[in-house]
Amino acid sequence: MKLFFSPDQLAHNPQKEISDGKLVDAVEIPQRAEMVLNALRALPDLCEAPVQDLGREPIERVHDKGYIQFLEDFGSLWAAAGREGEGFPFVWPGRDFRTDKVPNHLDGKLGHYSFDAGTPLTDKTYGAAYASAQSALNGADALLNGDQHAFALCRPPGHHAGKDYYGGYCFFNNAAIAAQYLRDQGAERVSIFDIDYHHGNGTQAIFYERADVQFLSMHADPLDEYPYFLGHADERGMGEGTGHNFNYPLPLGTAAPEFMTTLNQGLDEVARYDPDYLIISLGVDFFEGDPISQFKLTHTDMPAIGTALRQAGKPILFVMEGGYAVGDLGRNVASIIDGYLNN
Ligand code: OKP
Ligand code: ZN
Repeated sequence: MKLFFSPDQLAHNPQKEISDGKLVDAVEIPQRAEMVLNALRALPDLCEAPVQDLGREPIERVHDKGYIQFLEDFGSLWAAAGREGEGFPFVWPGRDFRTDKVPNHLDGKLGHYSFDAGTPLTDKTYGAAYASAQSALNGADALLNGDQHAFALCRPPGHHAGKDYYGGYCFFNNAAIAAQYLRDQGAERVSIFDIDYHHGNGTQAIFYERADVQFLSMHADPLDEYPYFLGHADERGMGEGTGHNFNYPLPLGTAAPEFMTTLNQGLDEVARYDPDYLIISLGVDFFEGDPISQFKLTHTDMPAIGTALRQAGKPILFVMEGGYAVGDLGRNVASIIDGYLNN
């Protein structure tokens, strides 16, 4: 299995995030990627492959040009405003406001292009997010060239980012960019199964009205957990996309038996859809030791997840999403991949 990771992804190195009414230490940090990289390097069946720059165009197939430009320009805008530290929005177009005009003011732009205040933005974010998307694209290319599986060690993650907004530590939607690229290179149908603890609201929104990309997400019930405003079971898609979106909200405290039952239920839907390629948005924040999550999967539950995914029998691109128990992250991801490859 080829492993794609670019060292440029480490440049996004936020110090603080807003949580519980305070500035606290950021949890989506470069060490996450380093831990996963080290653990995967130790697996005999993984080999690191170079990440080629496939350009901005495949990112523009998913994201709004104005949004991409804002992320690229953010560092200079922030500096020109004479500000220090990291960027956080604090005013959004809530109900009754207009979203058809992009404000000139930096704080207006921040609110226009985001949906939460928990995601630090820096002058290094664009480059790292761009590199993260390139890792996903190179993974997709490996599948197009006949590989049965590939691992894109994406970080920053992507699944909360929509066409023109960031949030949840996500800027470019790596899984969506890979799926669109597979479609543009000739795949007829692509499935994205998001098993991160949090609902993949950005990915859902991007493909909600489309029949050519099936989206499934299993996650903590949004009534009780971030991102709170999307991810319910009755969101089934719209227009041509009707019937191609599947949400499996699960209660806080969910452990392996219910998790595995739901995973297999989703994989049955994937089998019915019969995609050319399956993308797994792989967050491992369902781990019991995760500092911001409340599922109860243990170290020993991990290999079975990989085994179930292998049984789906489709070419798979793993795209890394969340997981914040930094000391256990490498081990958990490696166990899933080991279960995938060796069972
Ligand atoms: C990103 B991904 C903690 C607040 C956490 C954001 C969670 C983003 C998760 N006090 N808020 O899906 O792993
Ligand atoms: Zn998550």
